[in-house]
Amino acid sequence: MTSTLRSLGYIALLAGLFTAPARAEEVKAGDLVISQVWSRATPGGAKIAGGYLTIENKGSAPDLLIGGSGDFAGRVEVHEMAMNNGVMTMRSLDKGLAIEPGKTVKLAPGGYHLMLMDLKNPLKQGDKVPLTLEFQKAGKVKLALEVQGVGAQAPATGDHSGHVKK
Ligand SMILES: [Cu+2]
Repeated sequence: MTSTLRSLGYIALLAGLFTAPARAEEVKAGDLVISQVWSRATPGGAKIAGGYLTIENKGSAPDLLIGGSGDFAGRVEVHEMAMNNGVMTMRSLDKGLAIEPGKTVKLAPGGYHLMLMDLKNPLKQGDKVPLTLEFQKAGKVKLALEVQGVGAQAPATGDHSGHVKK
């Protein structure tokens, strides 16, 4: 995105602040806008699942996604999946995931994700599971994880317009 377009985006945003109703699935926390929080159903008693979401930083300072928690899971970690010499590997981002200012970071299958571990109950399609994320600056943010079907690659309510970073 060019800086001109980005400026226009900010102007549009400012103009819309007091008139446009926030979309229901968006959660604002400080400078962050979080949307498309979803996971997949876990049939067969799986104790682990991935969590996915989109985080936009509209501020001028970086933030850091440190981790999360929820009653449904014993542990929530931030992971990265990447190809390493042709092998798919996954590692825990112990220092957190940077959300740079002006950028949108997408946690999605095959890349960054939340690792939901020690699940207390199976995730069922259609469930909305309360989840709290923790950011260095924005602090704790309460969200709802929308559980999609087993093979879902993207949220069913997908809004793929505009601000997806690639
Ligand atoms: Cu993982």
